[in-house]
Amino acid sequence: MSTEVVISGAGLWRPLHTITNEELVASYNAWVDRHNAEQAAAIAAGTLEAKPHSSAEFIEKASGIRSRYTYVKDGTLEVERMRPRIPHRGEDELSHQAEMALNAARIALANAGKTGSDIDMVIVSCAYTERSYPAIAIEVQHALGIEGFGFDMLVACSAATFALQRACDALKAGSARGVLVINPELTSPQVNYCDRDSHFIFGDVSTAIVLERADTCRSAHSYTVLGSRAVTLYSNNIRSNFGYVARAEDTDPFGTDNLFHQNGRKVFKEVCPMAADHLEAQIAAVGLTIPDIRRWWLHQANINMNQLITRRLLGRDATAREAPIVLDEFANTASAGSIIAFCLYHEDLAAGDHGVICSFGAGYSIGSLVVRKR
Ligand code: CO8
Repeated sequence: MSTEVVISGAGLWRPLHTITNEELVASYNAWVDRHNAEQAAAIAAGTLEAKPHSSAEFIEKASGIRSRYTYVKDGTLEVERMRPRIPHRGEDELSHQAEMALNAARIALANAGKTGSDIDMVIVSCAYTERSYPAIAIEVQHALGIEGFGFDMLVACSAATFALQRACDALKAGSARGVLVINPELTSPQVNYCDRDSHFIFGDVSTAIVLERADTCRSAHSYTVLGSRAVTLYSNNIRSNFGYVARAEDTDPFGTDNLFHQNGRKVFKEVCPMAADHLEAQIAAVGLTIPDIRRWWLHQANINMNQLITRRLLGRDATAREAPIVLDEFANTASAGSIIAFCLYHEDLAAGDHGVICSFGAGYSIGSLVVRKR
């Protein structure tokens, strides 16, 4: 008989600071005015186009985002700087992402009724890690007194679901007894706050999930994982090129080409049908039908994307309870989006109810888990 794997605890940590659309747009527009004034001669000569203003109304209408959390607010809105001013931490201090990870991990462990001694595998999975090694996961493992092993994995927006699948596989294979999957999404250092197309998209957050075998689970709210699937398909439409080879290429590692950029329209058009097809196939693969799904914990990039996907699946608009939206408060938090939705909207389900956690984004990558409340 195959091992029953359960999600037994979830944790969400919000950074202390927020930036509203209005604050972001005021700072961007001031930066644009200064840029256009500095380039006035070239603009008048027709060799350079004046940059247009951003708009809070556009941002909310195009994306559904109203605000975002940020790990450090200082610096981001300063026209002279346009990026957060994150204090450097030495090698003997806890790293920023390990701190974010621990904040969410401790909540998830408490909700699962577990301690570090129940865990033997830690995966820190997110869009970026602040260093290459030692892995942030090993730092977290050390801080929580966990025996076993940890590693980092990067799959952009699908990092969390892909890591949850790795956790399920390890628990089924018996190579772990308890797994902590953590997503410390520190996106703000990679956002180009001088780019009108993308300055509003991302926010910082940290989420964590505890998984274990059903026979060790004592949690009040636990979910059997009925099936999981991870798919990738190469696309250049969402890129972040920052990397260590820049030093040898003699290119600017902080150049705008190396920060997050995308062809948002193409992403929207290509990813929505891919995600809907993926979900339909995955739900059928575990022997369920679309009406069996009580909750859709979907990736949170754009409200219009989520509405399109659920409309295609359900043949009608999903209610706010069926497919919760959290991006109005959090913005796009890369891989953490669907996990935030799960953290905030899972306790009300009844035993036997089914739900789907699903991410989609850069790569392209799509990951999903079909779960049943115990
Ligand atoms: N203010 C005012 N007007 C604007 C602005 C702005 N800020 N930006 C664009 N406009 C204008 C444009 O100039 C355009 O004007 P015109 O029609 O005159 O040419 C008009 O608004 C419409 O522009 P778009 O076509 O670009 O706008 P869309 O309606 O397509 O909305 C979105 C843009 C919101 C980006 C939308 O396309 C979208 O959400 N697409 C999906 C994107 C997506 O999901 N991407 C995933 C990215 S994240 C990911 O996968 C992993 C990343 C990992 C983390 C990275 C951390 C940094």
